[in-house]
Parts: sequence; structure tokens; C-alpha cells
Amino acid sequence: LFLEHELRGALQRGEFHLAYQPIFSLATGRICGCEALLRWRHPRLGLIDTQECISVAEDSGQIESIGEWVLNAAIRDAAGWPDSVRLSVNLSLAQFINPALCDTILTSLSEHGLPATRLELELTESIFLRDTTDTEGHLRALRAAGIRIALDDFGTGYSSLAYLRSLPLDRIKIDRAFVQAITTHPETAAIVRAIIAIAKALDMDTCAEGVEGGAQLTVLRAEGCDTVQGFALAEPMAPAALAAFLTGNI
Ligand code: G
Ligand code: G
Ligand code: MN
Ligand code: NA
Repeated sequence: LFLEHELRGALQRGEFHLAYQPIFSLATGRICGCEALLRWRHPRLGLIDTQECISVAEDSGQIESIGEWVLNAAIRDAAGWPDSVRLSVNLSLAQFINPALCDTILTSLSEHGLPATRLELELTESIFLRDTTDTEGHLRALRAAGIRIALDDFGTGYSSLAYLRSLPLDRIKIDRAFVQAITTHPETAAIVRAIIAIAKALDMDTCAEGVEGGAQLTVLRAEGCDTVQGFALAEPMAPAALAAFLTGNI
């Protein structure tokens, strides 16, 4: 309740900023994208845990305005990156089901001059708990506009193979819980191998999240994972630091 109160007005007070974490192609070693991550710096409490901030924002009906700010700020920043670097933005369920979402995003893209094909939206499995015809329609509208869709945190939530078959997705992001056990648990390695095989068969690409060591990277490369993200490669960084980092890594 305290955080909910503090969160009101945080946007107007300019307490939010974004950090960007690079995503690397395993084939080339180059950066092919960056994920925007919300950061809230409270004037007295300092940096607030993002997961907590997002939950409070969702529960108190503030996620739509905060989410719109994130989209705008990230699209503005990404318009200054090289063409080969895509922008990934996390979306909450409330944003995804808003019928105005697609138009809002397209307006922002054209205002900042970022092609729709450079934007990827990360959705979690929570969207599949809803009426599927509606979900499918929303996904198709976004993709028809050229926007890519990634399924975030795959394997941890309500994973079902049924929706992988029926829904238009471009990428599966393999949850870091799997990635981090890949070198120590043969069962986990087998599951990751199977996820990559399913993604390939369905013409989706794969991103392994939370890569923290070189041994994980070696296994992921051997298994044919397309892209990787994690502290071993690059931590989330401020926009200016990212711009400098991109110069050396694209
Ligand atoms: O970056 P960090 O580990 O603090 O992120 C914690 C969680 O918050 C992650 O699950 C991430 O997907 C989510 N998150 C980060 N930024 C955003 C955002 O702008 N919108 C939404 N909906 N979730 C975000
Ligand atoms: O749920 P989502 O995948 O969007 O979460 C992104 C979050 O994961 C970010 O908050 C980021 O800080 C965190 N993250 C990124 N790389 C790593 C990593 O290598 N290890 C761990 N533990 N967290 C990571
Ligand atoms: Mn994500
Ligand atoms: Na994730």
C-alpha cells in the first residue's frame, strides 16, 4: 500500500528510467537486439525492485500509463541505434488486451522513425489464460503491422504445447531457470534441447535468458540456440553506456 501510494505521480516526477540489456546472435557473436527494462528510483528508498514495481503497478491500475511511457522512451532511444539492433519491450497483460495498443505503438514508431520490424514485444504465458480467439486476433494485428512477438520466461508458467501450435509467435525466450541448470542437470539439458527443436520445427527462433557462464554458452551453441542474453555477456545498462557498447559490438 505504501509503494502503491509512492508510485502515483512517480511518472510525473520523472523517477523512472530504462536500462537496456543486449541480446547476442550465437552465429555471429554480434548484438542483434536489446531488451528495455524499467527502473524506478525512489527519492528516499533508492532503486526499487522492478518485479515489485511492476506488480504494484499492475494491481493498482497504473501499468498502462507506465507501460506507455516505457514504449515511447524505448522507441525513441532505439531509433538512434544501428539498423541491425532490434528493440524488445516487455508488456503486461493489461497492456496487451487494450484494443488501442497497436495504434498507440504504431503512432509512437512513426513519430520517432523506428520501423515496426525493429520492435519486438515480450509477452508471458499469462496471455494464454484468456479467451484464445481474442488473444490470437491481437497477436495477428500486431504481426500484420510488422511487429515481432516473443514468448518470455518460457517453461515456467502455464506452458502448453497447444498454443505454440496455434498462435503466431516469432521467438521463444527460454527461462533462466532452465539455462542455469543446463550444465548441471542432464534432464534440464534435454528439455532445452527439445524446446529448441520445437521452436525450429515451428519456424520460431530461440533466445536463452540468464546466461551467467561460458560453459552454459558452449552447451547452448552445441544445441543450436539462436540468441543469448545474460550477465556473462552484458548486464543491463543506461542508454549512454549502451550507445558506447554498441559501437564496439555490432
Ligand atoms: O530487469 P529486472 O530483472 O529487474 O526485471 C524484473 C522483471 O520485470 C522481469 O520479469 C521483467 O520482464 C519485468 N519488466 C522489466 N521492465 C518491464 C516493463 O517495462 N514492463 C513490464 N510489464 N515488465 C517489465
Ligand atoms: O522476465 P524477464 O526475462 O523479462 O527478466 C529480465 C530480467 O532478468 C532483468 O531484470 C535482468 O536484470 C535479469 N537478468 C538478465 N540477465 C540475467 C542473468 O544472467 N542472471 C540473472 N539472475 N538475471 C538476469
Ligand atoms: Mn523479458
Ligand atoms: Na524472461
